[in-house]
Order: sequence, then C-alpha cells, then structure tokens
Amino acid sequence: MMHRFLTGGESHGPALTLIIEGIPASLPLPTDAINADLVRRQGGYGRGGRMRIEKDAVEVTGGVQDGLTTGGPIVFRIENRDYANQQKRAQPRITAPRPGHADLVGATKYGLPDMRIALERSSARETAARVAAGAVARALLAQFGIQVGSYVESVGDAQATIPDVDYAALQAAAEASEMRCPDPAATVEMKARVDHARRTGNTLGGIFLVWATGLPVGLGSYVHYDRRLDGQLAGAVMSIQAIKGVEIGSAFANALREGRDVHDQIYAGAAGPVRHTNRSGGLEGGVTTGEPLLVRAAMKPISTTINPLTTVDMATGQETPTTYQRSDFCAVPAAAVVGEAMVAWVLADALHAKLGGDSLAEMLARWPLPRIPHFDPLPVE
Ligand code: EPS
Repeated sequence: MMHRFLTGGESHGPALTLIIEGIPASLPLPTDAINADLVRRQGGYGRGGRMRIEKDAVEVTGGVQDGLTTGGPIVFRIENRDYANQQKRAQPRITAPRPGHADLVGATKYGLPDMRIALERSSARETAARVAAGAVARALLAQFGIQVGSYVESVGDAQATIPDVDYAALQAAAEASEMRCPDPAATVEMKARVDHARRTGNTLGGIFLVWATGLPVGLGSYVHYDRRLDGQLAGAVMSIQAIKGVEIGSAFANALREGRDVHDQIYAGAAGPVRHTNRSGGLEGGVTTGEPLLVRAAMKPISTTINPLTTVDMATGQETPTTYQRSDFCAVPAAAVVGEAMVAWVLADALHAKLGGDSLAEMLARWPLPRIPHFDPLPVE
C-alpha cells in the first residue's frame, strides 16, 4: 500500500481528525473541492436532525502549502458542531444495546461501563473524514482523467430503472435527485418509502453503485491475494458502516448464468481489442481491464428505530424495548458518496503503486500506460 489514512474522534466529540500519508507532492488540492464532497455526503432525503446542525468543512492543518501537497502527511480537522449541544445535554448511561448497532459487541469487547462509548466511535459520523480522504484521492485521479461517481439503485423495495446512458449523464441526474437516483419516477417512490418509514418509526436500507471511468489497464495484480483489486475494493467498501454486501459487475446475476452468457467477449476493433459488454465490472484477474469499474453495495436499514426493537438491559438482565434519541431514517444516498470515497481511495493507491514517484510530475512522466500488450507479428515464412 502506498497510501494510508487514519481517522480519529467521536461522533459528538469536538472534531474528527484525519491524517493521510503517502500522497505525492505538488498535487493541487483545493479545499473547496474537498468541502463540496463533504456537502454531498450530508445530503439525501431521509437524514435526521443531526444534518441540520453540522456544516462539514475541513480545516487543513498540515501537508498542504499554497494549495499544493507537500509530500508530508496531510492533516484535516472537521468540527462537530453538535459537540457544543452535547455538552449541555445530560448523557444517561446506555445499558440496553440496539440490535444491529455495535453497542453490545463494543461494550463486551472493550469492557466498557457505558455503551455510549462504543456508539460514539462506531457511529457513521466517521464517514465525514473518509469522504475527505476520498476527495484527496479523487484530486489525484482527476490528474489522470479518472472519474468516480455513484447512484442509488434501490431503497427498500423501490427500484430504479437505470437507462443505458453515459456515466457523466447519470452522475448529473443523480446529483439532481434527493435520493441520488438518476430515475425521477423511482426517486418519487423512494421518497414515499422513506416517508412511510418515518411515519411508522422504521428505517430503510438499499443498494448503490459506484463507477469509475478513464481507468488504465493494469491496476491491481493477480500475483497475490492482497494485490487483487477486487479484494481491496470489496474490503474498503464493506468497511463502510451498515454495508453488508459488495458486488463487482453483475456478479450475483452472473452466478446464475452459463459461462458463454457471462464473459465479455473480445472483438477486433480499429484501435485494438474491444468489448461490447462489461459484466466483469471492469476487472479480470483482480486487474483493471480499462472498462468502467462497477462496484455495487448493499446497505442494511439503520439500526436506530423509533418503533422499538426488543433487547436486554444489561444492568437488570430484563428484556426491554430499545430507546430512541435521534437518527437518520435512510442514509443510502450518503452511503453512496462514502462508497465513491472508498473506491477512489483504493484506485488512487493502485495508480500510485503502478506509476511510482514521489511527486505528481514523476507519476505523470509514466503516463499514459499501454492499453494493449505488445506482441511481435508472426514471422512471414
Ligand atoms: C449515527 C447517528 C446519527 C447520524 C450519524 C450516524 O447521529 P446522531 O446520533 O447525532 O443523531 O446522523 O451520522 C452523522 C452524524 C453523519 O455525519 O453522518 C450513528 O449512530 O451511526
């Protein structure tokens, strides 16, 4: 791995801190672009009261000078505006875990006297820092013409019909939708499902797709398990809070088909081999094919529900309904933006591993990469 990042901080602590290591020097890094992604993550129909309080933005405290990376660790601080309110609120001890959240496993694993301590760090608030890391990765990828975007395919059982248009057009439509869904009719249906969940004290999950275009052939490798890009992508996306399934291309549908109906056949085009399908999702042998990368993820419904679930109060040993403070009803649109960040992060690292270099100029000197292998023509007899 060329790049690393660590996040620190709690959901209702003073701030989130992000340290990024390994980004090449002299990369233009406008703070506005990072903050624009933070705003995108805060959006989406179905968010709870917290998003009306937060105004996420990075304070850059290291690794950037005059808008360019220095090669040193990049350090960001994202303020939690709710911290001030939290200081004034009484914080009763939590002893009854919410099923689906990290409350019970966290308190058991770390021997915590109060499940609130586990809740604070396991919270998806941490994804604000991940999106900032992803924005840095995105800035690096953009130098090479690589774009990353996302859209929501379903929320609950409301499913979009995605037209077969280019990804830039889908991105524009997704940005215009309150559900990050390029299908306007499905957006209406999804919002109705969220309204129903809100009315009935329930929550909803869904499925989103992250795409990347402009990729070279040859990111990742088949030579070791930990260099396979599909494994890295699945791990990175699965690590997002509430993500429980990841698929590359049409993997689950492919498993139901015969091989001749799955593999993306290779045809002779004017400028080299071409494919007319992309069921592999842009990866063969854990290596990018140069086709669009397609990563789909399933998010479970949020585990904090107004209408309670049954749990056990660990202080009394008695069954009890869960208690509710505040939460989102559906965060699939936000999760899609976090998915973009994690995919961008993995791709930027793989690109840097492929090209090498300590500065952007050193990386660009090795660009573009060949798109087809070189074979000497067969000797004429
Ligand atoms: C979260 C609970 C909610 C969400 C939060 C994740 O926060 P609160 O408990 O303050 O209402 O809004 O997400 C964010 C704060 C965010 O920035 O995405 C949880 O328990 O995971």
